[in-house]
Amino acid sequence: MPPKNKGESIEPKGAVRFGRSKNNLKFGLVGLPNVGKSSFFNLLTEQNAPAENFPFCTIDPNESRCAVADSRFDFLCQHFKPLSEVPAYLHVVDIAGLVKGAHAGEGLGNSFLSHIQAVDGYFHIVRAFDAPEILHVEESVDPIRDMETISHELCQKDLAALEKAIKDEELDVRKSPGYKLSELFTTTMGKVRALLEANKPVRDAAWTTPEVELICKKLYMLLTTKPCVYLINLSADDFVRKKNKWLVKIKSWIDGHGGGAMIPMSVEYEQALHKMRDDPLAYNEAVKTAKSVLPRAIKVAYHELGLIHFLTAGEKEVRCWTVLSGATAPQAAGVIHSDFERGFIKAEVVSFEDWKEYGKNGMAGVRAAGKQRQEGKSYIIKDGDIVHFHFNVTSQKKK
Ligand SMILES: Nc1nc2c(ncn2[C@@H]2O[C@H](COP(=O)(O)OP(=O)(O)OP(=O)(O)O)[C@@H](O)[C@H]2O)c(=O)[nH]1
Ligand SMILES: [Mg+2]
Repeated sequence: MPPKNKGESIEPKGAVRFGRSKNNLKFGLVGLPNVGKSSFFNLLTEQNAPAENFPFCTIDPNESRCAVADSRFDFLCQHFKPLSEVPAYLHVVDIAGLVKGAHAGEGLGNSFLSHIQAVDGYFHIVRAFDAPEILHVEESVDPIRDMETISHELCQKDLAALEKAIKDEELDVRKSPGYKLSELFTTTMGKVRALLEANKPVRDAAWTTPEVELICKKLYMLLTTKPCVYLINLSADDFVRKKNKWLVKIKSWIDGHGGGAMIPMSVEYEQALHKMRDDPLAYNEAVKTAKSVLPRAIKVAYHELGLIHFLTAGEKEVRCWTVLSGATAPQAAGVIHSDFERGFIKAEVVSFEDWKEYGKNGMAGVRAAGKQRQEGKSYIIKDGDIVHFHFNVTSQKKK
């Protein structure tokens, strides 16, 4: 069999986005040293990465994946009781801490920034808990200062990429007599510079399609075009009482710096909940007061990356398949197997809502109600679609 089409490039129709067009995108964990990144990573992924009380505990990135919670998937698993249940996954990378001056090589510097370059979006973990015994690289807790620091490092790194791209372009242009920098190039790069010099991410602007295409071509994967979800690490007490003196200021800082989701959480509280997982009574009592935010954080990150999933369902397997939002039916089929894309004939599609209403007696009931649609090559897959592909691939002749 030919290889599965894992992570192959899929360009969604008509989509204009800064990121890579792939279905196996990665979300990083970024922040100052010793703010709880590895502890959060361990909670998300059930791993055991070192998370000790000293800065730069993490050096090489830790990589794993976590399941994306989905009530539609749970419902189908309950119905089919299949032999195999495969949820959607978010790939997560725990990255080393960044410090002031990293862009100029401070701390573990540039190599860490290159780890951020390798992910497609990131959680920015911000420490807002007071705990004198937990070392802080700045010796006091001040989330705004810390967010400024991280933002500054990312912007400086992008500015360096911008200067290099401009130099390269000027050299190129000089090679061809009579040529000059295009107006689009000059205005777009000017706009990028103005944002970065104001310590604002490049994603914080309304960009036209040609501008996005130019930025992607000339400034390949700028750090500040990547989606960012802010996780504010509170003490367990603050998290439970939903109060912390920094939250309003943090929200307004985020709104002024490119926006993005802000999720208050507490590593301390999540760890306590995790310890209760074998004691359902205690766990159920605890979540009555405050629920875990992990499922929501994963979901938000997954969707910030532009990822959605469709489902295949039967007695053997119920499975979620990840695609980029905007993928066509053949592209989605290609995620299952490259043959499915090559020999795509049609997709039989049922929306989850219709399945829920008419699927009690299986697909026959859905068909009888006229709720199974036949879709062709141009159909754009929707999040939660339940799909069955028809394909026909004639075997390739041996040479
Ligand atoms: N009190 C308290 N301690 C925490 C919390 N989150 C993390 N810690 C502690 O802070 C220390 C550092 O945690 P890590 O998860 O290793 O932090 P990190 O951001 O990965 O650190 P580096 O890898 O060094 O950048 C550990 O001793 C954790 O137990 C929290 O919410 N509350
Ligand atoms: Mg760490």
